Amino acid sequence: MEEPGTRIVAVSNRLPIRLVHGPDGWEIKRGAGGLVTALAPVFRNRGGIWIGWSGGTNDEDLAGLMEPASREAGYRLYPVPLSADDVGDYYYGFSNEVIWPLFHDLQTRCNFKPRYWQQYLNVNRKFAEITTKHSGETDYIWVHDYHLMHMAQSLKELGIERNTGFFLHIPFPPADIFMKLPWRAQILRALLEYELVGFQTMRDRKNFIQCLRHISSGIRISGRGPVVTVIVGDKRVRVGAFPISIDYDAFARDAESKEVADLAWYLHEALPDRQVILGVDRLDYTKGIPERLEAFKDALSRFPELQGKITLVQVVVPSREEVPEYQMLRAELYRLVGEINGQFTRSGWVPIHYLYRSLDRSELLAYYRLAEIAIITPLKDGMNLVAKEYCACNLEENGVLILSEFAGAAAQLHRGAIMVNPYDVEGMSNAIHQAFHMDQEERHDRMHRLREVVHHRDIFWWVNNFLKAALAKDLRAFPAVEDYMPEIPLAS
Ligand code: ADQ
Repeated sequence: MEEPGTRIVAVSNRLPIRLVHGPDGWEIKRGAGGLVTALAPVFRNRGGIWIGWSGGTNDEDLAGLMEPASREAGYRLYPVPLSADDVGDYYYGFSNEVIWPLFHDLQTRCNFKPRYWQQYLNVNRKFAEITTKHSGETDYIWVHDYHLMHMAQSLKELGIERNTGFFLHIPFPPADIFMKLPWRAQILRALLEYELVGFQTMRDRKNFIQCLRHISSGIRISGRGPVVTVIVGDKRVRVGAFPISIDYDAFARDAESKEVADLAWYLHEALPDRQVILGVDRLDYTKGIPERLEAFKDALSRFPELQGKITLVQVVVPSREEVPEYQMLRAELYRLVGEINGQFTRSGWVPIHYLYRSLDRSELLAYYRLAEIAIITPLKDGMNLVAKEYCACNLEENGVLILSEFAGAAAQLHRGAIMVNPYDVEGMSNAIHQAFHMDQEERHDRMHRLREVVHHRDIFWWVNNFLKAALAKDLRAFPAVEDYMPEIPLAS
């Protein structure tokens, strides 16, 4: 007999798919970004449900697409229809103009418009309504990320009893930054309505608890280790650090494939006698791309032996392109790349190869495989999966990782990487110089250490840890199923 409570219902802002308007109407593509990369292998064929926004505002057009999309994904997908106003104020407004910059310590970029908050509440309620419709009392509702911090409270306001957990993919800021949020107390109280609240790092967890102390003097902490119980009045909430990761085996296996190896060889052949230094980021001002380009320029000026011997391949994945700040960043990157290439290019050598597009998996893995150095220098980042993917794909264990102290990944990878402050242009430039000259033995020792961490703390370790803290169960309690939830009717 099936045990109750064995279904996971994931709820996130976006469904793990993208809808693209092709010549024959709407087409479904796999979604991009860290959350999808991390969760898709976990949910596939486990009878799970994923609830989220489709990315459009005309969901009637999509009704017929959810069935094939669910079949292809291996789990049931239910869309949350959002209007253009919802998207404007909840997504672009509250999520991306308030929480995103504030939680990345960039409070001067925040736009605290009161109407954004109202719409955030309305949309969290919409998510709660759809979740109520498609879940039962024994399901585990696992809510993801900063767009939906209010959802457990919205469920309670609807009178719905569910076991809920929340995972924040982005950093949680220190109290002196968080307390600038006009709705700080509401957000903290809403988070306390979850039974488990998970963060990427111990630093984020500490920041959260510190903020709670600002709104309530009588807080008690019980337990030790990565997951503790926070007692606030009559509330008991589990609060933990769960560093997210990748499907290491899949990355290492795919990187070894003939297709990737051939592509890596072919791409490197076009760059003879030089080291490739690789940057891969979504277009975002938190990723520190202009500062990195300045550091590369500084390295070429101060260490002229690098000229002609190193090429920066900077891949930028288009993101939030409708937002003026992101358009400005895109223009700034083109300008900087043009300026540096204009200054240093000489016959047979272009210092920066700039790719502004999404790569398919084989191409991305080929770049990971061929790069002698990876430079990942966000100003602040929840985790940064690219750092872990680079290590997993470095089969020869001879690559060097230059990593920002302010990426969540730093907590796990600082022993093997060259650590840098992304605001320190000369420090980053010195790190490029150090990586360029690093001997094979040191490269191997460092990369071996990095790969061991990423291997042992992979995405399955992450999901098991979260589920153990939430339900005292691990993934084995959610066996793969042949078909996905055939008894659940499709949303009309
Ligand atoms: P992101 O900000 O999207 O994620 P990140 O963790 O680096 O950042 O993940 C990016 C993902 O996109 C990676 O899996 C990468 O493979 C993929 N990707 C990058 N460049 C690509 C390209 N050119 N083509 C195709 N795919 C590409 C958020 C938080 C992070 C947190 C993750 C997971 O901001 O801090 O690590 O969620 O929790």
